Amino acid sequence: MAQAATDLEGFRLWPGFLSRAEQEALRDDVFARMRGGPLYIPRMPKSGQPMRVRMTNFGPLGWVTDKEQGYRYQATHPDTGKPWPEMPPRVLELWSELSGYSAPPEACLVNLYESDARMGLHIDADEAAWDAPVLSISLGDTALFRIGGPVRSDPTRSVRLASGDVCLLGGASRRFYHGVDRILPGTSRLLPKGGRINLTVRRVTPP
Ligand code: MD3
Ligand code: FE
Repeated sequence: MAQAATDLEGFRLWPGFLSRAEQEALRDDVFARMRGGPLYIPRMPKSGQPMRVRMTNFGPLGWVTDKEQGYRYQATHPDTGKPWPEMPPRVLELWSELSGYSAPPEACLVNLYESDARMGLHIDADEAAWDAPVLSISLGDTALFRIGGPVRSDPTRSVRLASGDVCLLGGASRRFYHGVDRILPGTSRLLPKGGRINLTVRRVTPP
């Protein structure tokens, strides 16, 4: 296995894990699959406030949120009612190679950040499979990612996630607060309209 550059309470980052050619192939695969499961605008529970990130999912389960029912996983696209497209084979391979988890992932959340998008500090808490790590794959413009600790007021550190970087959130870091402060426009030419795609790969149900 490739050597991770950092190892902090289960947070590991592999900068440039995907070559440019692999990034292009994954980008093309993601865009092709999105034709069967288009991006939609997620809404915050209760307030119905639109999130700044557009989303879709691949795999048997997808993470969704709306005003009425809030955060959850479901097997179908909220707008089309169809099952999510299958997970890209390369994503399944990366999970087997890097996650150290014996069961396959069930959800690949696709987050699209335009240049002004960000994601506030939060904890991922909607997965019953608490022991499973989360794998993240970055494509396109660099993100300033922030990660803290298990309490919102814990000190945080900033990490740049560039195109082709892969990171794994295992161990204690799986329950740490994290978010995306901003996107650095013009830092990659991978996506034709700029911006960033993050693939967040998760096991949802205990195997
Ligand atoms: C740290 N996405 O979808 S991915 C999310 O870049 C999410 O789109 C961000 O946070 C993005 O929930 C960050 C990296 C990531 C994913 C899960 C984590 C970092 C994490 C879980 C715990 C701690
Ligand atoms: Fe998250």
